[in-house]
Amino acid sequence: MRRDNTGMSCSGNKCCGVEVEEHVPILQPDEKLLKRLNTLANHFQSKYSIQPSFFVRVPGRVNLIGEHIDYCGYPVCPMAIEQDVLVAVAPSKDNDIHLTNVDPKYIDFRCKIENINICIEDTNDGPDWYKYFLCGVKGALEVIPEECLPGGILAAVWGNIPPNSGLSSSSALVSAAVLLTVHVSQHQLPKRKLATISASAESCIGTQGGGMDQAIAFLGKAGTAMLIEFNPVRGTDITLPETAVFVIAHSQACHNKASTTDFNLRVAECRLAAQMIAKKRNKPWERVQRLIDVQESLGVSLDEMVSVVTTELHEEPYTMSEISRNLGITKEKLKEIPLLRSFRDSQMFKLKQRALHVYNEAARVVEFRRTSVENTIMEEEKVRQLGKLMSNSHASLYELYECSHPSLDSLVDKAMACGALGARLTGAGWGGCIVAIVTKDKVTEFVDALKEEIVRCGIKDGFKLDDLVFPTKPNQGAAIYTI
Ligand code: ADP
Ligand code: NG1
Ligand code: MG
Repeated sequence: MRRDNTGMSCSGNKCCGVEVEEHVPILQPDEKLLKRLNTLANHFQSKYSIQPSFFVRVPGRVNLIGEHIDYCGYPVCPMAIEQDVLVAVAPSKDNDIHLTNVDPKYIDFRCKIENINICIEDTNDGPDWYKYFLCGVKGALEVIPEECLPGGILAAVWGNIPPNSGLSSSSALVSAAVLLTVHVSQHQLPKRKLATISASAESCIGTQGGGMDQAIAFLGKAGTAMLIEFNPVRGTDITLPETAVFVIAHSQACHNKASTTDFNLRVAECRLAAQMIAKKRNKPWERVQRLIDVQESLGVSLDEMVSVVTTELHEEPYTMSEISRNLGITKEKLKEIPLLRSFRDSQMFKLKQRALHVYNEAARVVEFRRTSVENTIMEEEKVRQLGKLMSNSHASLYELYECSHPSLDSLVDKAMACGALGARLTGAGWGGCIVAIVTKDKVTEFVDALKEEIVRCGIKDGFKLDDLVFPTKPNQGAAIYTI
């Protein structure tokens, strides 16, 4: 630790009491990673006949609590996981982006760097994989100074984050593309800037997320979960109880978030709920975009917002006509909001249910953090309280937010029956993974029991038992490697 002349300590991201922007580290791989990088380098060499100049590694994440509230402006509590997206990179002189993937199900792709076309068509499976990569390259090119712009890029991708499963494989890929484009241009940007660029870049894929995934991808640290806050994006360490272990389990139901309008409908419902409340409370509703904006304009607590929602919004789903009438604008004007363009006139909006989830979930994040760092609570009681918050979160996502899936609900039940102290879906939902909290001394017993249950109910083609249940711990965020 350094000290300045006032005696102030200079450590972490503070120097002489002043915030210093952190940059993505350039690291040497450990033995395990080196093996994977060598495999990736061989694939790269076989495709492009040269060796990569560098590698980027961007992890997935598990969100412990705070689901579907990042785009409403509220803090969330994720941690980076071990699974990641690796990309081997070299500059290319031909002004083309060349893309290949170690996994043959993702086909090779090539296009001109000045002609990136991310046209998203309606498909059941979601956008082509390389479009996530192109979003990232495009987002980075927009901020790199003219004189640094790269010629072309040779890239080979290899990821082991289960895709379409709520562990943020999409953002790892987009964020990796942003980072490697900046680095291949010999440019440097701080982590928080990279996170912001990546979040805005990923919105080109169609989903209007809130930035949690890209933020933890860059800000994640080994050994600590993070409270991620927004506007501007920032992260604060949350030390988890020593005795708590988080176990991820896969429901064997996958869902690509960009393949349906489910995700954006929730974003739209939250925005419309915020505007309707603002209007009813005589606040300038046009300036309100997120549920946090209306809370701030009313100057009340999260608990009070729950009462406000209960008074101001009704249970029955709203029609576009009712919303436009209440806001005092025409339906045509309402439909000019980009987020609403993809919805038919007959679309119904569950404003009360979604807003109630958001304010209660935001309060659970506050409680989760308070409990985690509380010194007066016994360890075991702490884990029990965190578990309760997680289970309440799942109940709300099931009932009010309607983003669960029968396979997720049944997996949550199984986890609880196997001894978890709490369990919930993680990520956007509609399939994917759950995260359960167990005490350290019970992890092996829990994992074995849950695997046994999963085997008893059947393993679908394409899944392997060992990948279906695994304990996890907070991991390092994005890094650049040379070998
Ligand atoms: P997630 O919850 O994992 O973020 P999304 O629905 O947001 O799921 O997007 C996942 C998409 O990201 C996949 O359908 C695929 O197109 C892309 N993707 C994820 N991992 C990889 C990978 N290793 N290689 C190529 N594309 C990937
Ligand atoms: P996943 O499940 O990783 O695609 C999405 C959003 C997050 C957040 C969560 C729900 C993107 C890129 N990610 O995550 O911002 O809203 O859902 O909490 O849109
Ligand atoms: Mg995603």
